[in-house]
Amino acid sequence: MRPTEGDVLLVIDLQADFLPGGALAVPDGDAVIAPINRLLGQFPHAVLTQDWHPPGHVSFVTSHPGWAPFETVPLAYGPQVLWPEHCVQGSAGAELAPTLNAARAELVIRKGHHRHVDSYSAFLEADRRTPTGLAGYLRERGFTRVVLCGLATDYCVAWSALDARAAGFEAVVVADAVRGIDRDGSVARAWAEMAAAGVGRASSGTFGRG
Ligand code: VGL
Ligand code: ZN
Repeated sequence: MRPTEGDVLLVIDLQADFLPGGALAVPDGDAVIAPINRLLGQFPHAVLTQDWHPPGHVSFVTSHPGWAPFETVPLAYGPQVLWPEHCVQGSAGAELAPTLNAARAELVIRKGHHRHVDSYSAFLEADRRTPTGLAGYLRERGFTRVVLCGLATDYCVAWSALDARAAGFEAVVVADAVRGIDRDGSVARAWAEMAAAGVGRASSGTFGRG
């Protein structure tokens, strides 16, 4: 399954705050960097995302006095998990992993920048109405298949994969190039939802030459 001109690699949120030592560290998160760097060498086209919140963002537990981290608060647009402050615009924690071979990426799309709306998905914000612009960009570029990797499996990767399908793209998640936060079985649930939506599952070796 060698990548073709219709394929784009979508690297989700490979940022300091999601890596060991970060504000919202994903367990074993740094294990995805080596396979993702290999994929970046194999795919003709790549797009990166960056979680990019303003100070006081609605997803931050600090914006909801009386609530605890990882609790779910009902907001106008639906349930919102409350996270430790992370990926604040311009902060060190929001920077891409320094060991990520990001040089060949053709676009870095930032999301979650509206103060009152979160965006796990690279395509559609949590109000399920506001587009990030990525679907239009990928369509204009002529891509038909989105191959996803990065962090975290059960939040930004899964929501992005599901929305890629909803936007009419083929979608494949690279299982060894993702790691999850995994609260209350959320990783298993994410894989089940993705399978039901026609999201494929591959391993990074699949895309190598030969
Ligand atoms: C993410 C929680 C909050 C992610 C981003 O990248 O999966 N998770 N913000
Ligand atoms: Zn976030």
